[in-house]
Amino acid sequence: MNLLNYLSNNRLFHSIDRTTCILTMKLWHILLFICVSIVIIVIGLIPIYLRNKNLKSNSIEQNVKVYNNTFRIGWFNASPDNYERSILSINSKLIAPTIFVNQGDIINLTIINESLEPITIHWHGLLQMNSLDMDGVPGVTQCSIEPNETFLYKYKTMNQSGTYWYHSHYSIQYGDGLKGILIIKDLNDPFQYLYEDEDILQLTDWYHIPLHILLRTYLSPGMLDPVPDSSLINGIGQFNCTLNKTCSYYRSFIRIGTTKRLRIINTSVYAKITLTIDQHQMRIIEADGIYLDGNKYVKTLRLNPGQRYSVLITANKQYISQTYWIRTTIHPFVDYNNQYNSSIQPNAYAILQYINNNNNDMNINNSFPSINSLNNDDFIINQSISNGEIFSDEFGLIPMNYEEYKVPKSPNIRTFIFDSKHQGSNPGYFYFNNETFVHPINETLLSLLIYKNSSSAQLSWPLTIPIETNDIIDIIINNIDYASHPFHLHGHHVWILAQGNSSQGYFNQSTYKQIIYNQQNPIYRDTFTVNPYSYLVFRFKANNPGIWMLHCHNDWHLQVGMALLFIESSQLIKQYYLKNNLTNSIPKQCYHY
Ligand SMILES: [Cu+2]
Repeated sequence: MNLLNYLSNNRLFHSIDRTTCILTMKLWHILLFICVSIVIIVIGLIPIYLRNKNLKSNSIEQNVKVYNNTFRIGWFNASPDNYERSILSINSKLIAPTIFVNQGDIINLTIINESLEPITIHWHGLLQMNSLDMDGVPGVTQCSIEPNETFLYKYKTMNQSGTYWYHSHYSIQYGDGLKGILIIKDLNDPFQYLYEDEDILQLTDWYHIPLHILLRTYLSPGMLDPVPDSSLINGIGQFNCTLNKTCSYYRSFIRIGTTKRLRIINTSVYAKITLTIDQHQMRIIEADGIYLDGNKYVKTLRLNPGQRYSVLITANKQYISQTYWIRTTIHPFVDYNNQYNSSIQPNAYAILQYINNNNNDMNINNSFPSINSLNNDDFIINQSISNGEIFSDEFGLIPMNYEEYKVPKSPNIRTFIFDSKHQGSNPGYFYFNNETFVHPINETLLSLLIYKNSSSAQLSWPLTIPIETNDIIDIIINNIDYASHPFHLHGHHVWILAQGNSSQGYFNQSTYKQIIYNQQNPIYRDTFTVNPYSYLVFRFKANNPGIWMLHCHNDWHLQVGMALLFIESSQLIKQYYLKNNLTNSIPKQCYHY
């Protein structure tokens, strides 16, 4: 028997062979199972990997949405406060559309001018980075949109978020109603876990006579700022309610036991406004699109024209009442006791209404607040004003500890001092260092810069200040006037380094050594107040080429020259125009000089 035969007949071998076979088969199955599993897992992971890869490289572009809309501007009769008048409206509605977008989105908005007067739209607080021609200042960044003309505003919101608004920048026009709210939602809002819901309170002063008529009178010798007749909250006011007229009130609903974010915007042309909510304190979390540290709680909020705040309010379970008054008062700029004549209604009211968690029908209870009668509000507001610590004090607000909110420091700071005062009476004008600003007509400073002064940043126009890329600029304003002035800078947020009170006098050779700058955690915003007979110092960094206006947001004062312009990085402005081929798209009349 040869070995092979022996082996093939050997039972022992047979049994080993079978066992090995079975083991091998099992091993094969296991290996096959593992391989198939790996293949399935890999196939499953590929799309996730690709999606993550795309998200990493392309996250902003992928999520960008375009807000498309058309605004038809025209006159329209309405009675927001029980007094009927003609208002300049968008799409024949009393309340202009609120623009809601997410951070990074693109705004693509067509304006059709169906009114009989020129129009521009400014986007208050939007930096217009890489869209410097979209800032909406007539005679500066564009010629105005004439009657029957159409204009497209298109720009990216970039990395901005928060509470903004838009308004006409032509003449005093936004006081007739041409204004609305713009909210840029931040998907990484650091406060988002603290509130369940949000609402908007758009506050404004309100005139019963169209403002272009009042403006003609204002430009007569010896006239003071026209005083508003009433005020509105979300387009609703209460004027002459006692004459058997039923008044309406805006209602803001809040679920018991929850916290709500209120975005509060003063869209006045003239008045500073104080706001209180009976029995509730407000935690301030945002100022002009900038997050605050969230440590400031107030009972009264004070807003100058153009300013915005977000506050958190909580519907306490232990509160018995279902409704509370939200009260606002418009204040003249001189001081509180220099009041209006008796025909003026400075107060407006809205209602904060509690709803139960299981109650989805918000209209089920339309009751009015029972506590703190309407007649009691002057006392409450006066008390708030005289008691400083429960007031929102602009200078004391502290921004969130974000790197991009930190004030830039440098040994090479360019400082400009402007003495601001009102002079003359025929009519009077506002002057910065003895110059007053006049808007160019039928041409723009941008086109003058591009076509006339090709080699120089200097424009031969009063109050145009050339600054260069990466300059750190300190602006000192001495307000030589009995009124406070709310200033707004386009194209930038600014750090408020010092804000004097009336008793502290001006910034000058003899006082500057005593003035201490807050370079630790100064408030960073776009609209701020210069107190009467005093000074304010703010800083910004030139990182946004464009022509940016600094002006008083008491809009009457802008009509009499209270503005100046920074010509920022003139060479980059010219490059922007060539790169975007804009030289052909400026309205034709802008070339005619
Ligand atoms: Cu002013």
